[in-house]
Amino acid sequence: MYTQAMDTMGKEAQNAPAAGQPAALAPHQQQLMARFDARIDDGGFIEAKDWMPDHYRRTLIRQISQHAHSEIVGMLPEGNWVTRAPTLKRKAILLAKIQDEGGHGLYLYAAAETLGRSRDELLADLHSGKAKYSSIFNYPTLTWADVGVIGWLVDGAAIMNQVPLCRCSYAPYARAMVRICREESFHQRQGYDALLAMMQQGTDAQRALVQDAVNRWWWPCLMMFGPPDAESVHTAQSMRWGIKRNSNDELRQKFVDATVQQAQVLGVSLPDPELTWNETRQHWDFGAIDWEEFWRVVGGDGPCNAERLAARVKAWDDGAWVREAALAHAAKEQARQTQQEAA
Ligand code: BYC
Repeated sequence: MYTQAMDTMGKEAQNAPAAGQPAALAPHQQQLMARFDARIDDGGFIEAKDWMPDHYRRTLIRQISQHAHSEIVGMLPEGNWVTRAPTLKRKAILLAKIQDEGGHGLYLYAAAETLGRSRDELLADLHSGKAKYSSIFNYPTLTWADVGVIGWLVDGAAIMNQVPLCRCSYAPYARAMVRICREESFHQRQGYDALLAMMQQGTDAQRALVQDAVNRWWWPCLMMFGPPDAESVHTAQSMRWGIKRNSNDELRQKFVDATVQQAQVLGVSLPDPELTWNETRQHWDFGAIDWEEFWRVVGGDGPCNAERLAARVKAWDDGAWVREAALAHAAKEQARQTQQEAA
């Protein structure tokens, strides 16, 4: 279906420069590149069948597939609480939220497939540990308050990061993000609502659970935005191409600024003694993030990395019969149709 979009891959590979050499583009490719650059400079969109440089394509496949993996791995920490939600209403909300996240994964895998890599290949990269997914999902959900805090802080951080992606220069990704962001906004509110119920109508013990969950999730949420700009290898080029519209540090600051007041309304404290309003900057200053912890978790050594990956691999293996049955059904339908056409 998207074969035209894949055409350039082999040709560009043939023209790949020797190590350390700038790419030498053939004249027709220079023209295509100039047209591509002009469209990006105008703030225009690139569609699946448009020509695009190989590096742009690879950057998008990396980011979109990691994003898709994050959505389906992100179902697991909350899934832990479906059978233990405190009321039928909270259980129904949680089930709907987790189902939404599965749907987000599907939109994003579909967007990544338009760039020429199949879903099976992308999932194989996840299962082998080659592909990354968001660091945040390698932390455990110890109490019901964690589910509320995931909605409030994790989804809140996700929205801050993902709203600008609705204007990403790659149109299939941007379109997927519009729908995802609408749903994320409900996810964030349900988390905040669950926490408000615990803080305002709960017992002292329940309020303590909320504070404990906030203490554990706050710093990992700040890490979700990625390494500091000075160490972010991809930000400059991704912003040049309009894939990212803001840097990691800009979004992290916006998240802190938006969250402080929400914490005050909720009646919890944020676990950072250095959090202070800076009148000159008109922003909240915050303390140092433990980047060693971040890279350890990204590198596979977080509290739940092994458990999360094992759960995804098991789901894939357990689903083998469904994929086989669907393929057998499709083959039978195809054969029946061919017979009917021949008759
Ligand atoms: N965790 O140069 P940088 C959600 C990697 S879904 C792990 O700044 P970039 C939700 C980065 O990939 C949340 N790895 O990269 C779901 C790169 O490694 P590679 C996910 C991270 O791409 C369900 C290296 O560090 N959101 O919220 O310019 C339920 C250098 O980083 C992380 C998205 O995926 C991390 N936190 O910027 C509830 C949004 N941060 O690839 C909620 C789309 C960085 O060179 N993605 N790395 O091996 C993005 O916006 C960007 O890819 C990032 C990173 C801001 C994440």
